[in-house]
Amino acid sequence: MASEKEAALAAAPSDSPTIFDKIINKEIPANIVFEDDKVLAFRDIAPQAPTHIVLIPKVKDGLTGISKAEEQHFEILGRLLYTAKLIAKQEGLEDGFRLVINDGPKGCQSVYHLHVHLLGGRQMNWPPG
Ligand code: DGP
Repeated sequence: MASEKEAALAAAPSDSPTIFDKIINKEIPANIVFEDDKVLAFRDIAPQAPTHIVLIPKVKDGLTGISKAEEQHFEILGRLLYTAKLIAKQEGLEDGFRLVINDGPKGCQSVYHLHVHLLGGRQMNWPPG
């Protein structure tokens, strides 16, 4: 299986539907930990920490990545971060956690539907590799 970096470098930035649309539409299974009318959160298929959850907006609205954010996205961006905090509590990450948004090839983004990674359950390092 390709490394996360190889997958990211192979993924061309695009506005086409992604695997996350299939998860939203329940066409493929995912381990969903949170869902409301705006946000879906599920466990990452390739976890980088004991807790690794991906939060996505249910409606992409042009947000292939954070670099495409406009003022119209303020509400969903805030909602994603606030939901990440709720899920961190739900997951028992009282000692801390990390939120990551990868953007573009150099940011190691492999899926072009904005998403926030919630990582926890182990000691994180800084600076990241
Ligand atoms: P990024 O590299 O930031 O674009 O992260 C995309 C993440 O999505 C990556 O950590 C793996 C995860 N992922 C990709 N396909 C699937 C899938 O089909 N199911 C789940 N649960 N996660 C997926």
